[in-house]
Amino acid sequence: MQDKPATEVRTTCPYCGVGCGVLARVAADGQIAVRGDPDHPANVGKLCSKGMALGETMGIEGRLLEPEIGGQPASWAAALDLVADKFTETIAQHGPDAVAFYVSGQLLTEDYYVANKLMKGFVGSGNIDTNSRLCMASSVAGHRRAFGEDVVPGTYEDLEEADLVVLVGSNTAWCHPILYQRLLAARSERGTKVIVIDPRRTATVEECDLHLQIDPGTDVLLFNGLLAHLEAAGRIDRPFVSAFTTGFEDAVSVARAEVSSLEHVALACGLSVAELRHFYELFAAKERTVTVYSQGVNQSAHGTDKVNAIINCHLATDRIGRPGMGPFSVTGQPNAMGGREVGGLANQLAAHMDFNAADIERVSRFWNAPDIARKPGLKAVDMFDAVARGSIKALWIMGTNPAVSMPDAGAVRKALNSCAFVVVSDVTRTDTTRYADVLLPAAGWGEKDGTVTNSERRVSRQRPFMPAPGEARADWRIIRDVAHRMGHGEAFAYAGPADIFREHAALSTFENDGARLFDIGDVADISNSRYETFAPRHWPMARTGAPRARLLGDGRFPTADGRARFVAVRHAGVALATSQARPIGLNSGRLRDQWHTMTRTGHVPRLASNAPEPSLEIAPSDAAAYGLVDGDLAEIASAFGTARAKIRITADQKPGTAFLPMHWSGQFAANAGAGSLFAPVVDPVSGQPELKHVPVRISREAVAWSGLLITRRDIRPVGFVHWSRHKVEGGWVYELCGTELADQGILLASGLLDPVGHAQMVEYADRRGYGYRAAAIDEDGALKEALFVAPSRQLPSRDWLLSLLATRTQLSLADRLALLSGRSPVPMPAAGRIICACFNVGENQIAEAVARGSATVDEIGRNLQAGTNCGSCRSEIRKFLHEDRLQAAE
Ligand SMILES: Nc1nc2c(c(=O)[nH]1)N[C@H]1C(S)=C(S)[C@@H](COP(=O)(O)OP(=O)(O)OC[C@H]3O[C@@H](n4cnc5c(=O)[nH]c(N)nc54)[C@H](O)[C@@H]3O)O[C@H]1N2
Ligand SMILES: Nc1nc2c(c(=O)[nH]1)N[C@H]1C(S)=C(S)[C@@H](COP(=O)(O)OP(=O)(O)OC[C@H]3O[C@@H](n4cnc5c(=O)[nH]c(N)nc54)[C@H](O)[C@@H]3O)O[C@H]1N2
Ligand code: SF4
Ligand SMILES: [Mo]
Repeated sequence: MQDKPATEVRTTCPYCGVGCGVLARVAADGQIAVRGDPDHPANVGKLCSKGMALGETMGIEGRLLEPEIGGQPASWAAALDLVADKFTETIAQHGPDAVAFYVSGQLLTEDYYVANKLMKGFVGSGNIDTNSRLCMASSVAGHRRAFGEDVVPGTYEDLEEADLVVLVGSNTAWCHPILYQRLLAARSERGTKVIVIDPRRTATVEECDLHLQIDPGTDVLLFNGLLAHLEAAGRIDRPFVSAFTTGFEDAVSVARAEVSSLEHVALACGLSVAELRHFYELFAAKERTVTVYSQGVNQSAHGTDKVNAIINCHLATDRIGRPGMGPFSVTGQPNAMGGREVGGLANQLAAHMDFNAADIERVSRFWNAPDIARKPGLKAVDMFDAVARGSIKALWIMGTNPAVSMPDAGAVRKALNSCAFVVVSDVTRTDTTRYADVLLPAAGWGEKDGTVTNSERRVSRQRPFMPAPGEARADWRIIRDVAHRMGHGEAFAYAGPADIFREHAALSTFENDGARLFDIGDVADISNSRYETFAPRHWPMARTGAPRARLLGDGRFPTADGRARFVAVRHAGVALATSQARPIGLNSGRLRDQWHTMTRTGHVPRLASNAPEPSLEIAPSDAAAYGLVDGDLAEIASAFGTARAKIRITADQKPGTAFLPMHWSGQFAANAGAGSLFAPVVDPVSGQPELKHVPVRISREAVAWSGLLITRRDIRPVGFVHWSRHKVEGGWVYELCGTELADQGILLASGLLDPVGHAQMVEYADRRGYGYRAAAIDEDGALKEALFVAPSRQLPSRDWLLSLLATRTQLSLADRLALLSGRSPVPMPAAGRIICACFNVGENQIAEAVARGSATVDEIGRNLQAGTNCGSCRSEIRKFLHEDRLQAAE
């Protein structure tokens, strides 16, 4: 195999729910090369910055290579025995609901299916929930209320065939970049109007026609206002509504009662009457309208109502399931949709079946599982509550990092610490693996084998192109082997993912007379070789009937009476109101180049360079009110916890709100995680927590000194009020802050340098003890590490030092003399923060190009290449042009 020239393997990107096809191969030098798959319908050859950098995430640095029991290496046999024994014992003593699985949209459909079958079918508890509870649960619940089943009606083409695209609570430019690029390409041809509804001015806003910067949590009112407007304007499709739906009169009368006037809605949503009218009139006028929504809608205490408020407007105008129109919930994770298909959520059974008597009986027969769970299990927030209370005594976490990503994460960490038995399957060490009694090394992307489903219901293959390192194993196999040891050999007799896929497909079509749209019976008998070559395909894939990509356009809905349901929804706002004590509404979400808790993207220098430090974004007026300036260290305190991050003042933030990225775990910063701050307050229907709003107090930390450590070593500093780190070529950069006096800071910080392994150390301490600079040089005369401590923020510029770390070149005498100044002995241009990660183009270069007269994104692309590859940075480049124009106008 190794002697053959490396062939490209067709697989799917493991990041967002766009589900782009990737061609990957291991080159002769061991490097992994990836490119977009030109034949994959989702991306037709393109990849975004994260997808482009996939090859750089494949190193075995940090990978879990063998099972561990109590922190000590163990054999697979011992680890699997222990997991099976502990679960069996706990179930015997305390009943099936004393155990739980918390799983993830990182899992492949086959892994997910086996986990769900084991818990619901054979343990006999509904206690399997997934991080999709934090992500898609409100969309699922909204779909089920309106359509009777969790169905996304449209496809990606609809965004290209629409005349109006409304993006609600979605930073599409950064979070679904390739889909966004497709939308922009179509827009430049057909002039699609794009409206963004988001309390922040995001990168997505840079390329839209109208930005409705609503106040947090006011979406229901906004869309109720739209429904009332559509009625008043005579835009309701009465024949459709009366023939194919129920509940319109209720929904519209609640909406009407709520919205006394346009002025009232505008005021309550924090908008001007003119912009509100513009939105309503555009929506009324454009039949081909797609409304895309994401976490600004789902992650809310009233997320399900937000979803139905949107769907109501589409039903009222019969804009659903037809080309260029429909409500469109975009999924987050690579397999968020697949997890929903198998029943990964605690309140669903399997294959879109519920916990009703008929479905329970049907699945029980299909699985031959008489002890099947008969009621839903606990949803994520309640599940960790039960762990904290001790009623769940054995918990198995797979492919998710709840110690970081759950709301009230401090309480989740406590719960994990107190839990009698915690199993974690992951590919790497995380904040969550610290609590594992048994740690199981899982195979990751590029090693595992199975299927995923993207936002438009398209099932694609993930295929391995390299062996798993050490003893890592595929998740389905780990779960199967535990099931065998728990006495369920026959029901889990799978030799490989194809066996599981066939069973999953067979269940979807089992006694399915068309009542469930999720039917993939056509592939229930797929051969192993056809499974190998399976090409991306939409579901449904029923055995009979013509294949169809769009759903629900025929006026038939999978409800009991076949009609769609309007849901009367009332505006309720955010769950927790700001107060004098906590006057700022904190929002959280994603950055362009990081993925969640950074377990993969955090190790790639070019992905770290766009936003190297965790920062809290606040509006200029709030910064002035609290006496904060850019770069100050802020303490952010909610009723649930605290975090620290550097202040970034930006007019993109609405006064009274702040934004903290969700990404920085304890592996990358002292205490900059958003999770600890958010409330475990959930939507009453979906159980999804409100991760987009929590009242906080922001105050300035009295920082006495700042430090900068540039090193080859991978360390976690202790004893500092704040640190964060980011990956660079050849090592890491640590940003440090201290509240001690500067001279004490020096003492503390000097412990950071590696006392051994250097041939020479140059050092300088300021006489009064206010500053300290040191650099260590290795045996080959190259820079090993450098540390700078200074009162306030007088730290040296770093570009040159970073280039020394990256190249490991032997230092000249002039270099050595210059080391402690941090300034290159020969002039060197500083690129600044990297904007274009593909071609390494920095903000200084772009600003210079603009100053020299580049007037469009394309012109900058021609001059600097920036933005000409994946396109993810084009909206940021536009921002430079935008700001330049603003300055010119002043
Ligand atoms: N780069 C990157 N891409 C990703 C991910 C990643 O980690 N990194 N993760 C993936 C996953 S799992 C997911 S779920 C998706 C999430 O994708 P998105 O939902 O697009 O991303 P977020 O940044 O979480 O939130 C979107 C926006 O909701 C806005 N918002 C907050 N409150 C409100 C409100 O009350 N109303 C409205 N209308 N908007 C509000 C926020 O200001 C934010 O800009 O991204 C996927 N793609
Ligand atoms: N404050 C705040 N919190 C949020 C959000 C927010 O917007 N704000 N968003 C929420 C949303 S939408 C989401 S989706 C969650 C995401 O939150 P998490 O699921 O906690 O985030 P990840 O970092 O993606 O964690 C995935 C883990 O799975 C591991 N992994 C990757 N592949 C595999 C595999 O094949 N097998 C196994 N066993 N492990 C694997 C990775 O190493 C990583 O540790 O965060 C939620 N939390
Ligand atoms: S848009 Fe980017 S992150 Fe999402 S699937 Fe495509 S390449 Fe991966
Ligand atoms: Mo998500």
